[in-house]
Amino acid sequence: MSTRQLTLDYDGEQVTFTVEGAVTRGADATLLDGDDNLIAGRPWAEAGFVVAPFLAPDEYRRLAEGVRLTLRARIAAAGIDVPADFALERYHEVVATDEAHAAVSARGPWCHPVGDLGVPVEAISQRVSEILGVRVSTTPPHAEFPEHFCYRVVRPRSRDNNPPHRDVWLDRLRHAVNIYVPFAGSTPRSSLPLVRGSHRWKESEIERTAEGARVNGMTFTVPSVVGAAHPLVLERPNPGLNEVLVFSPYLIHGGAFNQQTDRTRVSLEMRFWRLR
Ligand SMILES: O=C(O)CCC(=O)C(=O)O
Ligand SMILES: [Fe+2]
Repeated sequence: MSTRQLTLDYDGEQVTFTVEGAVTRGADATLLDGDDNLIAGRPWAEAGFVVAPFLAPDEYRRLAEGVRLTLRARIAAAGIDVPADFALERYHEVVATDEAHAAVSARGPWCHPVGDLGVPVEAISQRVSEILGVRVSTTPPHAEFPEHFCYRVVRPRSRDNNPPHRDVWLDRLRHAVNIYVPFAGSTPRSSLPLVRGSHRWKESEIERTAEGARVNGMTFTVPSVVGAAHPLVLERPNPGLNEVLVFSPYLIHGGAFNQQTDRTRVSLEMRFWRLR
């Protein structure tokens, strides 16, 4: 067991993450080289991500409304009064204390079966397939991991965000591609940061927790980066409304501190695998 401090720079504002857990380093190899590389051959393969237009406007509206209703139901189920016209970016005013947010969080993972999306999941898979030039779907290669979508709620200046990580340190998240779709409060000061090109870094070049990290007292399923042989420069591609950020889960990403004081960030998170 050890406690490490990871200090990241957000537009000149230093934010320190206290990371607890045994620290390790992997093999002298690039994990992606042995896995299904869904971004191979794309003009943005070296960067590891791209921002692209997403759905038809009406589909995007239905998707966003589906997430709004899902989150509204979740808040209500935690016994908190929530107006019918609840706006996603006002979440922190409706769920106004850490205790209230803990009660909403305690209802389990912020994930749902893809059937609960406001649009047919195929509309999303098709668009992601177009961007990749590879047919993908939400069906994982391993049956025990159900097809679902997740959404993320990052309150202003909170510690709700996960630390910088690679999803693929969890075996069940390998061979995939990820998307980030903003609905509310997602700006250059809150959206998902990532480290350009880091999907090519060798495991031996990254120092990380061996298990899911305990960061600022919260436990995450993914291990946390604590250091690297390359500079950890986080950039925020900041997709706009009805744009999608498609990124490799082999990239270091996360640490999405919400620097804003007045807006909660709400976004969709989904994963896709090669259609077989
Ligand atoms: O949206 C975020 O801040 C984190 C997203 C993430 O870690 C993921 O999509 O795997
Ligand atoms: Fe992630």
